Amino acid sequence: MKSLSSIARNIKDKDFFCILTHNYPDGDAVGSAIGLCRALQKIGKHAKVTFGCEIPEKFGFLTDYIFHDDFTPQNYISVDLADTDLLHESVKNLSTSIDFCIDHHKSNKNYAKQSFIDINSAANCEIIFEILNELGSGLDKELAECLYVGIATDTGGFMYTNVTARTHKIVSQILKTGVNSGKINEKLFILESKKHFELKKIIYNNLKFYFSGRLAITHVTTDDMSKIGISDCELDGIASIPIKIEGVEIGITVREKPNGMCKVSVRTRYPVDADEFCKIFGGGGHARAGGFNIIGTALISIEKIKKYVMNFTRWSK
Ligand SMILES: [Mn+2]
Repeated sequence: MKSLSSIARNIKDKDFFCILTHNYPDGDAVGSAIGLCRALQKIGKHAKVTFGCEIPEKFGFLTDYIFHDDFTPQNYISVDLADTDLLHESVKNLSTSIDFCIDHHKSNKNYAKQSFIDINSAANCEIIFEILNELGSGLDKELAECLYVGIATDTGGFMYTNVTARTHKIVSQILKTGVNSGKINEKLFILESKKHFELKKIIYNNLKFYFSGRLAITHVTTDDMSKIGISDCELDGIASIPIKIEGVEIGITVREKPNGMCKVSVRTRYPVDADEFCKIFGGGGHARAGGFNIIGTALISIEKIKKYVMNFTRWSK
C-alpha cells in the first residue's frame, strides 16, 4: 500500500480525472466523490464524478459544489469502494482501469494500481480531509459540507463505535469553515420523503425474528418498490432498521434487484463480525456493517441465509 502523500503526489502529477464510487451511494460515497472532485477542480485539474445512478435526494445539494466538465478521462480514482463488483452496472467495464483507490473498508480487494486504505477512519471522508492538505486545495465551506455529510452519515450521526477523537478533531475543522451542521443534520437524519416513509412501513411489516429474536430479517420486493415509485438508489437508511431492535445480534435487510438478484445488507452487534459473516456469501464490509449479493427472489434468499445462520458457530452457544 502507498502512503497518502505519495498517492497525493502521483495524483498531482496527472490530470483528467473521473471519480467512481459504489452503487447505491450513501452519504460517505457522495461526500467523498464530490469533495475530492471539488478539491481537484480547485487546484486546476479536470475532474468529474460518475455515479452511474441517481443519488439520494438528500445528498443532491452537494452536486452544486462542482462544475460540469466534459472531457475524456485519463485517470480513474475510486473512493469508498471496497470491491469493483460494487460499481454500478454502467461503469463495471472500468473495473480494471482504476488507477487510484482511497478507501476505509477492511474488505478492500486491492483492485487499483495504487491504493490508500485506512480501516481506522470512521468515514472515507476523514481520509479525503487528510488528502486536501497534500493536494493543496485548502478547505472551504462547500468542501467541508461534502466531508461533513460523509462523516455524519457513516457514524450514524456520531453515534456508532467507529467515532474517534480524530473524527471530532476533523469535524471541528469542518465547522470552523461556517458549515451549519444543524441544518444539514435535519436534512440527513430528520426529514424523510413520503416514498421513503411508505418503504419503511413495508420494511417494518415484513420483519421477522428467528433464533429467539437474535436474528431479524426483513425484505422489500421489486413489486413493492414499483408500487411506491421509489428508485433503487433511494433505499439508503433502511439497512439499519432490524439491528435497532433490542436482543437482535444480526439484522438483515434483503432487497430485490430487477436483475433477479438480491442485495443483502447485514448489521451486527459485537461480537458478531459482519465482514466475516458476509464473506461466506462472497461479500464483505466492516465489523458492524457489511453486504453481499445473492441469486434469487427475496424469499428464496432469506431461506438460504437462514440455513447458513443455523450452522453459524456463534448461535450454537
Ligand atoms: Mn464509507
